[in-house]
Amino acid sequence: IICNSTCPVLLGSHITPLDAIYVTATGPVLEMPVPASYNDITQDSMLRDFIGWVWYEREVQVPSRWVKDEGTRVVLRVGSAHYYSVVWVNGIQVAEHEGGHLPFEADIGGVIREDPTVPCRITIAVNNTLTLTSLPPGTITHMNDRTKYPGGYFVQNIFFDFFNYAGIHRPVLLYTTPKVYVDDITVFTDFADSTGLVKYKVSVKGASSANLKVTLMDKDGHCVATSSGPSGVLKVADVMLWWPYLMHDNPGYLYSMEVQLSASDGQSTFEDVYALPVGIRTVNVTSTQFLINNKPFYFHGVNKHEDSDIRGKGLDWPLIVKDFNLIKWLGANSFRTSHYPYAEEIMQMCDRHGIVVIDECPGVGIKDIRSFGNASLAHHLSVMDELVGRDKNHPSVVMWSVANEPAAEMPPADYYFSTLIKHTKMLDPSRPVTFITDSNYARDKGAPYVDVICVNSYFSWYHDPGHMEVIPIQLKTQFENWFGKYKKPIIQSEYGADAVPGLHSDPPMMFTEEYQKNVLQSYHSVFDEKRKQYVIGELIWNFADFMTAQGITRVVGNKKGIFTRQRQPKSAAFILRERYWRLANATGKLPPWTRYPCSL
Ligand code: BDP
Repeated sequence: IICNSTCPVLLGSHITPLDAIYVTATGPVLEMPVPASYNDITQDSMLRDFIGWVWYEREVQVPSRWVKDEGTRVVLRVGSAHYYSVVWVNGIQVAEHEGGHLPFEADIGGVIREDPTVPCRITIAVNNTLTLTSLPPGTITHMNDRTKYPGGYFVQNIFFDFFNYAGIHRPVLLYTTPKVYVDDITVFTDFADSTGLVKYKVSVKGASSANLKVTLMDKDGHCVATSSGPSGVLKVADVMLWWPYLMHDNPGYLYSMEVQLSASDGQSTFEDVYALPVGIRTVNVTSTQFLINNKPFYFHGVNKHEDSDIRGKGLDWPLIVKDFNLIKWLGANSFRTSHYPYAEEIMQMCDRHGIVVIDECPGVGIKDIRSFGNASLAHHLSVMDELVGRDKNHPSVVMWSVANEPAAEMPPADYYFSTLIKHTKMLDPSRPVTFITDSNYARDKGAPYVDVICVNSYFSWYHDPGHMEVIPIQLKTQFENWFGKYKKPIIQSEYGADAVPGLHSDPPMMFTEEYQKNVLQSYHSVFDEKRKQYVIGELIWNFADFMTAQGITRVVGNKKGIFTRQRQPKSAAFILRERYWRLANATGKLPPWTRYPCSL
């Protein structure tokens, strides 16, 4: 494992390939932890708000047997880097990747074998500039009035409400496989009566043929089904289905599908093994329901961010585990990865704990008509390729979200969303697809193509501020309009209000904990009426306070969290906890020990 400590980082304005020079030789460098955003690590506001290239460099000692053995593939993998990255090993470019939030990798065996006596020098240049065709999109404005701004002054405009953290956000790894290896596995699961079905496909690289042995093990390590060949169906008698948290007394049940490969190139033999956790479950949508294993599922959950003090969007295990504990404490059964794919480590935890996920791509802030053009669409399609490729086998993922609050009323939105959603369904025919809308129900050009309508609304906040009495009527109208037109189930994908922790007032005023609490409660009474019909879920905005760009509506970030950024509860968290456990008791099948209030 490399780079999971500190790497020197250098800021720069342009990019040139490095041959023999080290980044350290080009000027002063900083110690920078990986994974972490670089923005909040130093006391320098210039680095916090930096737009442009930064350079990371680290030398590592690669085990000599990796270098000697030509039959070993050595791979450098970057979990995610925001936004555009170029990677060199020993001065030779090995990878280039556009987009944050998703992994990329390069086979570096050839490069490190060129001169086995030199250590392996990994250089990664990352540029966080957002353009009209990036995801998320952004624009750069140059301020040329020298009576107001210094020379070269520019700003990065963004159309989303979270801090544009940058750097290497997830672990950078070196790993090996044999030259002939399991490159990918795809599973689709189903069941009939008590028999589970795992349809699988294994793709092998490095040889035209290989022997495969596929074994499905239960949680206790007993083999329950076997197969051979690159595709097939594993049949599991007396199947243990994968169930969401609070819907079953044994949620998150995972089998392990072990794929063993052996191949030979005439001289050597190669063996590779990959163990994929597999949850057997089905997902279906009717005009009024969301079904998991043919049972109605009601989303009572949260929207999150990858965001915390100091590390920004950098992966942080203590934070991840704390957040899962809070989700479970809250009685939440689901979340949306607003507004970009989260770390794979988080998705794996969702599988194990039965937390249901709406998996969102970084299509947030598509507001400018130029971001509906061909270049943007082509990039968006390839981001969906990467996202579905990465997350397709997670049983916790039950729906794809291709965007958040795009300008869906603009004419090009029709072609854009029909193409994008069709493409996503082609990649994965097993899951529903949606995007999150805040458009007018009658003019939304993407809504006809989604399986589930996901609506965001902020009544008594951005509209009619201070007037909570409008919530019931406006929310009812919202639901009736959307259902009336599309006859599709609806999720309230965002609602909420800012509360600065510790601010109180009665009668409630905006920004106090009481106001946030009352807004939630006003929404809840309408949810309770409509969930008997076609409302299939409610996701609070937001799980925790998070950092944003500075602006007159943000008080050191967005304060709509029911937890603070440090993960302490505001009053609203207790309201939501009562509600979610009540919903779980009413809709789920809970063993007595999980009932709230519980005495654990
Ligand atoms: C919604 C956005 C979300 C914002 C939220 C807010 O989807 O990203 O943070 O509003 O304004 O429109 O708090």
